[in-house]
Parts: sequence; C-alpha cells; structure tokens
Amino acid sequence: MKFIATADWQLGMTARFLPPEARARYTQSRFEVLTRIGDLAQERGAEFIVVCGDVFETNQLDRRVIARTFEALRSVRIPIVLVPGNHDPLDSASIYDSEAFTRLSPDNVNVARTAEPIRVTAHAQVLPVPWSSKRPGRDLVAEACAGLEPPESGVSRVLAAHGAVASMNPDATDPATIDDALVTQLLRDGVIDVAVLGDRHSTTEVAAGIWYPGTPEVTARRDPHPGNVLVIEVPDDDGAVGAASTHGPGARHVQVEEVHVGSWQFVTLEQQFTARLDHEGETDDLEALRAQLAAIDNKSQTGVWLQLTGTITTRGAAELDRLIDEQGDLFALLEIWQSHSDLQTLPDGADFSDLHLTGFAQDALDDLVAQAAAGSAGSSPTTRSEADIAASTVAADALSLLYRLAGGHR
Ligand SMILES: [Mn+2]
Repeated sequence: MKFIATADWQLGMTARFLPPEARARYTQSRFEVLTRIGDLAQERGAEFIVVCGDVFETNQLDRRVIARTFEALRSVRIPIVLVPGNHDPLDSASIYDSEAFTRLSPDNVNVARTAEPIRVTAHAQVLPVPWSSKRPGRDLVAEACAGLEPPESGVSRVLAAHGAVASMNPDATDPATIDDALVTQLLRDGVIDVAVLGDRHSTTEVAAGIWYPGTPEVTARRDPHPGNVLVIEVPDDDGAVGAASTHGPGARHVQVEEVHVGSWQFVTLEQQFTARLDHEGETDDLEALRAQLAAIDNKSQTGVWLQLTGTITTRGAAELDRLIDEQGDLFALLEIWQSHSDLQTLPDGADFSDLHLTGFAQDALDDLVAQAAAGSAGSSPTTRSEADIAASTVAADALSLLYRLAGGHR
C-alpha cells in the first residue's frame, strides 16, 4: 500500500506580512502546490491521499478558495481523505457543510466526519480523527482507538489525526494533547500500521511510524523544515504468519520518503557589523551581506528577514539602506527583523565634511549628530532613557537620509 500524507494546507490564509504583489503570487502558489501533490501521487503510483487537518485556514472563507482548491485537484482521480483539524473543525459553521463545498466537491473527496475507519482501497483503511470543535478537551486519538482491534488480514490501517503530541507539546496541560506513547503501542500491537498527524507545519518524525508531514508550502518564518509531503509505503501483508508477527516494528518496515513540493522559502539571515571610521571593515560587512543575499536562489518566491547586529556609521547605514532597497526589488520580501536586530548607528560628523555646510545647516547637523550619539551604544547606559533612545533613532535615521539625499558615496 502506497499513499501520500500531507497536512496543514491552510488554504485561505492571508499572508499579511507580505507586500500585496508578493501576497497574490504566494496565494496562487499555495493552490498550485496541490496540483504538484496530485502529479506526485500519479508518478509514484500512490493509491490515495490523506490530508491531516487544517485543510482550510478557517471555516469562514470566500467561495473562491473552495473553487480554486477543487480546480487544483481536478486531475487527481484517487481518493482524497480530508480530516478536519482545529482551524476547520466540524462545528455548526463548518466549511465542509457550506453550500459551495457540498456543491463543488468531487466524488473522490471524502470528508472524515467521524472517527471510524474508511475503506479507501481493497487493502487500505484510513482511521481519521476529525476535530468537531476548536477545543475538544480530550485526547481524540485515545478515544478513537479505545478497544479497536487490528484490521483484518491483508488490510493496512493509517491513523490520520491532528494536534500536538505529548512528547513535543510545550503546553503539556492541554487535555487535547495526543499521547504518542499510546500511538507507539498501537503500532506495536498492529492496531495501526502508521500514524500521520497535522498541526506541526515542519516535517517531523516523532517516533518510528509516527510522522508530521508538515505544510506543503511554507506558512511562517518559524517553521524550520516545511514544504514537504510524505510518500509512505506499507509492505503488503503476505499472510504467511499470524497477526502478531506480521504487524509491528521489525515485521512491517514502513517506508517513508520525504518529497519537497513547495516553491516558496522564508529565511532569516544574520549579519554582524563593526563601524570603522575608515569604512573598510564596514564595507566588508556590507559585501558579506550582499553575498549572502546573492547566494539565495528563486528570490521572487523568497521572504528574507535580516537580523542585523553591531555598529555601523551613518555612511554605512546609508549604503545598507540602498542595498536593502535594491535587493528588495528581487525578493518577495526583504526587511530587517526589528525585534531580532540591534544595529546602532554611530554618528560620524566627518561623514558630512564634504558637504561643506555652514551656518544654520551646520548647526542643525551638529545637533542631529549629538542627539544620535546621546542614545547610541557608546553613551553611558545609566544615563540613557527610553526617550533618548527613541530620539537618537530618529536622529540617526535623519542623518542617514541626509547622507543619501546629499549624494554621499556616489
Ligand atoms: Mn495548522
């Protein structure tokens, strides 16, 4: 038995962090990846596809999202099992009961409405564990599997559920946490052959036979390993020996292959700066950042967050701004990750010496330099107030702008 496991499509998600132009392309890509999943299924001879929850971002979505989902899946002829998750639970407002969904849904799409085995092929069963509310308040997997017997000989069973597992849950007090030790026991006992889960958007092997496929197209900067689906093969039960020996680890080697299908990437880049009045070291830092950006492939489908630290001169800051502006044209998103950056601009009066300012203009410049210095790293921390730091940032930005407007470093 071979099938594709995927999860967390989050269709209808609005990527507000992307600029409008990139956002539209990103939204389109997240439908297109569904077509690639269908193509992969055909290439590999997969017999069905199971989607482990959060198919849709919410239950309240534009009809267009549903229409585009089915259009993207149009060429898929094998069964597709959709398991409602916490984002798209089977509550009274369920998207799966909407007029558009029920009208457009093709015959091969099966929404799991109860935690009862679905016979998807002659030799395969999916045991789905759908969510019926955002807070079930109990371990739905344990409930679904209580008292369950192994499937009949010659049939493999896939557990398809959604939620955090106990061994990885930061909030272990959440009663909906899945007891993964129990899932391992179910695998040992031959009650299930493999378990696939939604919720973690990063492809993860929890334990032998227990996997999160993750989201097929990255959804957030914090996901370390997104963009994959799993092609899973459970060897056919040859029926030569009893159930106790044909099931469980050692007897049935489930093969799991991770296949990258995503076309977008979200990355963070770190760059340290060291201000030098001769600018040489700083130029090296800027070039290092430029090289990091240049090394990225497929820039138009890449979001980059920069983590910048250290010190930079006014002139260096102007060059950095220019670099980010220029490179920003190539990327879907390129911005400084402010909460993870600490780059101090060291005002440097000499930066402006070739402007030959006099009188009022020179006085204003001196004021800005002094104000920028008051909140910068070089000043005493004990005398720095929040207001000083804020004023210093504004002054440093003004100096940087002045430097650029005056045509510095042409
Ligand atoms: Mn999700």
